[in-house]
Amino acid sequence: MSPSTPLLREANLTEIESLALSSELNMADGHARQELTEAQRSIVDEFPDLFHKAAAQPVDDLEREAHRAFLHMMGQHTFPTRAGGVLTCYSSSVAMEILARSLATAGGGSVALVHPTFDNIPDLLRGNGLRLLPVEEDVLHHGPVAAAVPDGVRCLFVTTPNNPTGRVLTEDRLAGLAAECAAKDVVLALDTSFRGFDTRSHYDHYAVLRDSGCRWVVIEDTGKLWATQDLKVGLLASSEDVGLPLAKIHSDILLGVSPFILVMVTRFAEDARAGGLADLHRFIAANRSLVRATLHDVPGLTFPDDGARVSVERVDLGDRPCLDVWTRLRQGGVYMLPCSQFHWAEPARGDRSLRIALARTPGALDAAVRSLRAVLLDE
Ligand code: EGV
Repeated sequence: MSPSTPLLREANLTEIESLALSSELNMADGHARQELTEAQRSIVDEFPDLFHKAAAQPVDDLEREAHRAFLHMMGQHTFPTRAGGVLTCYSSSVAMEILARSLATAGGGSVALVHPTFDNIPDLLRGNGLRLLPVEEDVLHHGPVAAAVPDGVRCLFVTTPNNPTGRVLTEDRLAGLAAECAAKDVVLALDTSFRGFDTRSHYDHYAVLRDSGCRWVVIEDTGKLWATQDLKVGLLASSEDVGLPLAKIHSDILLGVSPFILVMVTRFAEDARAGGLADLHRFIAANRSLVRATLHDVPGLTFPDDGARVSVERVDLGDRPCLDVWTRLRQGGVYMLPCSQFHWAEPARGDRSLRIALARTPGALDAAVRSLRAVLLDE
């Protein structure tokens, strides 16, 4: 049974992703589903030992080690080390919910949010009663910073690198936005869930934020990089003066994450630092090249995100509606993500593009992209 077009239009991206979960050709969600490297496999082989290690050590130490190993691996040396400066959550979406509820509890108001971006971010903000103002990527990245921080907003929320476009906030631009937020007393919130993939987002964001004097929150995610069967954590970091009840609401939702997962994150981060991350970057780049090479001569098709390095790739389908293409792909058991819902303020702008997940085995990706090619060429 194929969901009809109206049903698909009403679905959120995660609901569409869940249709693909049991498929061999699931190129829909942004989770990591590639094969483990040899080094990662040997960490997995040590899991029974890590389990015992986790049980034997104070959880405070394990948490500190995991934060440090993960954040240092991506250049984030100035992350807050005070108690409660980084709250560990089951996932980055849980961190997002805690931020949204904290904003609502502390008086609500409106949030300026990057457009487009993954739709659970606007959904969680709206679900907590916050009003949203879209900030186009071009406005965020270029021109006067004042335009990116509309008067009267409580918070500016930026996903960097962005999902699905891969666009990265430069160090200079982050400093400019942070200065503007400081001047207007706006909380600057970043979702950096995809930063592991792109060295251009490995400058020390926390140093820039600290030096700006603005109030800030950063959401980090260990869940996009490594194929750890969705064993992962999200991190919610904040400035000391953030003025939001983050720790209180975190405590409403959880006592703590699994110590075993903390140990696992530390080990995977150490391996990433010792060369695993560079291997992953080469792997994703090769998969991106495979997609572009297979589709390059399809008439009307373009790749809008030229310099993207994140583990997803958008394709513009020219004049073909993505729901038609999605439906044809699905008949062959192939799943990709229609882009309409990423454009949360104006879905029609995504109606002619698809997002392809790249953190997959090259064989499956190749088969899926060949199917897309056949559909587009009407073979
Ligand atoms: C992506 C799944 C949630 C999210 C997928 C994602 N959705 N948490 N509601 O993890 O890009 O496919 O981020």
